[in-house]
Formats: sequence, structure tokens, C-alpha cells
Amino acid sequence: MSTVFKEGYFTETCPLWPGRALSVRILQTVATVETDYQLLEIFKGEGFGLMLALDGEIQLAESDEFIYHEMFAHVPCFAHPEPENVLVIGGGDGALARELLKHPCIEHIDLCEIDEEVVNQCSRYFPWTAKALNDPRVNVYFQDGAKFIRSCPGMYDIVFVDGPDPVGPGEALFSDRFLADCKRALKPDGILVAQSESYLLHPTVTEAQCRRFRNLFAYSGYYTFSIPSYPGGSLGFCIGCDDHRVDVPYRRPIGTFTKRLKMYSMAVHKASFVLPPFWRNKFEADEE
Ligand code: SPD
Repeated sequence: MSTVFKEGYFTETCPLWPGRALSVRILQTVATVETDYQLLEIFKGEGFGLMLALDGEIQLAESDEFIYHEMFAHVPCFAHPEPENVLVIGGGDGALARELLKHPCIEHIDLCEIDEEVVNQCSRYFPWTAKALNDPRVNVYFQDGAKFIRSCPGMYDIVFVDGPDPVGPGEALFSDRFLADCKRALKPDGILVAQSESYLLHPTVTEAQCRRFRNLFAYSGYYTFSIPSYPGGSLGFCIGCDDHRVDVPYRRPIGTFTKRLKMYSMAVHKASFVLPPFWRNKFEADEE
């Protein structure tokens, strides 16, 4: 067993989980661009298909991005009685918007992406995700999401935070202040949902994020799923609402919608919130 990173592999490391790495053999380098904000890399990874990485962090893989984006979009959408107006912070690849557009009740999607080059490169190489951004229901803003969110109080049924890992500039998206600003952008029965890392790989990050959501909302939770293209093989989202529970669907997919889903179902929705005792105990002990 070699402990040396092999040449020809893309290797993701992160100070949040020191001493560990995820490596993928690069079959073809497609694009390498220094944008105004970050290093953007697109390559074909063995077993994963086309992949996008930003500042060395894998963002999506052709083979399994549907897992992340279906869980991200449909859990809050089906937990809401009728979302019409929603906001995505980040998400310049367009994959989350693609999933949201499957909901006929959604009339308007604002998407705030800081880096225009993410949209440009994804439009070229990931048309099956980025084409959603051309839909008339989608309005794209190239702005800093942390600033944008302060300009829209009480406007949205759901706010999605499609953030990177909380290192460097991404850290701001995991702060009390930013999440409180997100809550202010919601209607009274609105739902906030945010990328919240893997409770297995980044337990302290996820635990702190769960606590922020519990402090902000009457009802909150963390739901998780397996996904091989992210380090640790799992990821999760924190979700909160002041009006009703979000761990059970409020509505169900009907008709042809069901056929357009590969990952989400009502059973998966409920199951994704069920966490093992070692994790649940952290919070139960907290409440004593
Ligand atoms: N470490 C992976 C965190 C997920 C980053 N966001 C993915 C964006 C896909 N739209």
C-alpha cells in the first residue's frame, strides 16, 4: 500500500479532516481556470464521469450529483405546503435549480452566485445542469450571497444555502449572523436548508451547525445520505422551520413527477432524518 499521492490523480484534502484524502484518477483534464475568486477545475474522473472542483474541493460528479441535488431540493420542497418563491445562495452549476424547476408550484427562483465563471464553465461543460439557469423562472444574480441575503426580508418560502466547506471564504456561510439573515429573508412559514457536511467526517462542524439551527427555529433537523464523490462518502443538510415539522413530507410527488426522481421518495425523506444513537445522544444530553 502506497502512502504517497499518485501522479495523475485529483486528491482532495482539507484542514477539517486532517491526515485523510479522497483521490480520483484523472482520465482527462478538461478545463483549469483561475477565476476572480477561485481555482476552477473540470476533469473526467475514473468511475465518476465529468467532475467540477473549486479550490481543490469536489463540487459535483456526473455519476452521483443527482443524489445531492434531489435530496437538497425535494426534502424542503415536499416539507412545504406550496413553495412559490425560493432563493438559492451559490448553486452556479444549475443542478439545484434543475431540481427545483420540477415543482410546478415554484414560480420564481432567485439564484445568487458570486462567481460568474462558474456559470460560464458549467454552461459549456455541464449543460444538463446549467441549462436550468436559462429557464424564465430563474433569475441569476452575480453577487456575494452574504450581502444579497440582507436585501430581501420576508420574501422567500425556502432559502437554500449551497455552500462549500467552511474554510476560507466559505466559513461565513456557516456563521450565526449569516443564518440569522437567511431566516429574516423567509416568510413566517418559510424553510431554511443548508449544506452542513458529513456528521461522520466533520462531526464538530455538523454539530455546531445543528445547534445554530436549533437556536433559530422551532423545528429543525439534520438529514443525511451516502454519496461516493464527496470525502467520507456521506453528506447532510440542516433544515429549519418555525411553522411545522420538516422531517416528514407535507405533500407527496404525484403523477409523472415520481418518474423524474431517482433518489427522493417519501420513505427516503423520512429515513434520511433517522440518526444512530451515538449522534442523537449528543443532543439529548444537551437538553437535560
Ligand atoms: N465538500 C462538499 C461540499 C458540497 C459543496 N457544494 C456542492 C455544490 C453543488 N451544487
